[in-house]
Amino acid sequence: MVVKLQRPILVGGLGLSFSLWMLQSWHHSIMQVGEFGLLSVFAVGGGLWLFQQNRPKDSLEQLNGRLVDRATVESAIAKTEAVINQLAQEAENHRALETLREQASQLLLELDRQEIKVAVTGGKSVGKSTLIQVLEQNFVSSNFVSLQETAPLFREAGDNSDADILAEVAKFDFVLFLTNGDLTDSEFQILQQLKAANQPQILVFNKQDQYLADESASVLLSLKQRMQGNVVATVASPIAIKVRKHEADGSVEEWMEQPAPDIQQLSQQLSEVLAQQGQRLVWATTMRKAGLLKAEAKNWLNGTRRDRATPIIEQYQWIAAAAAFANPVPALDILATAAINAQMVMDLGNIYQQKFSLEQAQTVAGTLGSLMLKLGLVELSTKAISIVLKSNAVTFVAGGAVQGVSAAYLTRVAGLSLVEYFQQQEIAIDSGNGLNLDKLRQTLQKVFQHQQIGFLQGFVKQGVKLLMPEVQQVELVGIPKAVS
Ligand SMILES: Nc1nc2c(ncn2[C@@H]2O[C@H](COP(=O)(O)OP(=O)(O)O)[C@@H](O)[C@H]2O)c(=O)[nH]1
Ligand SMILES: [Mg+2]
Repeated sequence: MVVKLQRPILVGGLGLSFSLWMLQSWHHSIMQVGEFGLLSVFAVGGGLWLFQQNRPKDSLEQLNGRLVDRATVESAIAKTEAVINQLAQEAENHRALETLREQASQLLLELDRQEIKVAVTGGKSVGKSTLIQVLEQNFVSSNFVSLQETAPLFREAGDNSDADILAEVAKFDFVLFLTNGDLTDSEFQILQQLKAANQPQILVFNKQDQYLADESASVLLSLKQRMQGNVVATVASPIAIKVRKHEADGSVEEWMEQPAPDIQQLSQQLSEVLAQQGQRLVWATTMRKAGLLKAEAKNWLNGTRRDRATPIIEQYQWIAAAAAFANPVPALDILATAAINAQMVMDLGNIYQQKFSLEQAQTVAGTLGSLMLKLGLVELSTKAISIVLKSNAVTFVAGGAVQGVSAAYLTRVAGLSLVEYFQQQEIAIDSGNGLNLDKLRQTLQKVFQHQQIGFLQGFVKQGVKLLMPEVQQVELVGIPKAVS
């Protein structure tokens, strides 16, 4: 039995378990409002769940200043190449291959790049262009360095989002981040992100001349405290000042004078950094690029693998449905283990280069089944499915329908979890079978929580259609709801 199903079910999400909890606590009223009410309760559950997901992470990794040596970068490039080769092996004519390979060979050349690339970034009108001009006149000529201005950060609506700009900045060896005073929250966050990405930087306090001397000293101090060093003050384009000269004959002469820019400290710090760390800065950039390229290649690889995995999961889910429908057993644990076919584990493992013997596959299937049971997923799914069945105006629910659809659903969740789990494995060092139970449990939970109740509704309908064609026909004509 081969059934085509609409694919994306991992997008967005509802906390199924949470929604179900709400559903149960409002059980009474739900039964009165019927399907519409049911959906809105799920929507509320999903909203809350999304809200929790969107909270900022507590601990930002602090990796600033981690230096790499050449051998480390070379092995990172080799790993990237291994992923690209794997893609070539599994999808010979993949459209991304050519550019991936080109970029990989570029990486090797990058290792010996002499010119240091500096990105100058910050909000709008902080003085990026001006500072680059001044540095180019005084600094660049004596150093092998190029300076480039990014699009301004912190623009609400624009062509470039901050994320785009940061992605661009990641390709540079060094960052000058400009500000004109105390850091705003968004400035601080961008600086933290640069740190987290292991991007060496100097915070430049430009337009210092707009402050009185003691004010500017205290701004500088506060910047230094927040950033723990690496802050310099500059005046890229000083305000012209009026000069008045009293001549001996009593006449007064006045004119505007343009003070010289002050980038002394910045030039000094920058040339020290470049002289001492230039080569390592280039290696670190190459390392970042290798990581990005590897992620891109792995993404393509996972995409092609997923295309092959999806119909397999769909096939096994309906096999499980038919089996459980024909031979309904009430016991939850039998449902859990029967739903996960060892052959499916083997087939999926094959796609992801995780070879299992039948015996190993049986162990994995059994482990998944008991995890699902322990996590309460079997019970939750069964309940949710029977509620959906009832609220779908199915006037006659054959014995075994709940078991059948539940088995299909659990098979699907197990299959998707395995796919998700396999996707996270390193490509080059796959040897399979050493299953990380903790990770598998987490993945199972994550995949289950991302299931959408909207999908479940369609899924149940599809299951009913397959298992009990006659019931589905009645429902399609639109019998008034008579379920309590
Ligand atoms: N007072 C003062 N003005 C500056 C300084 N640096 C730049 N400016 C002025 O700030 C404005 C914006 O500078 P610009 O370099 O175009 O900023 P960008 O948008 O970051 O590239 C221009 O009018 C510059 O003359 C400085 O150190 N002091
Ligand atoms: Mg500019």
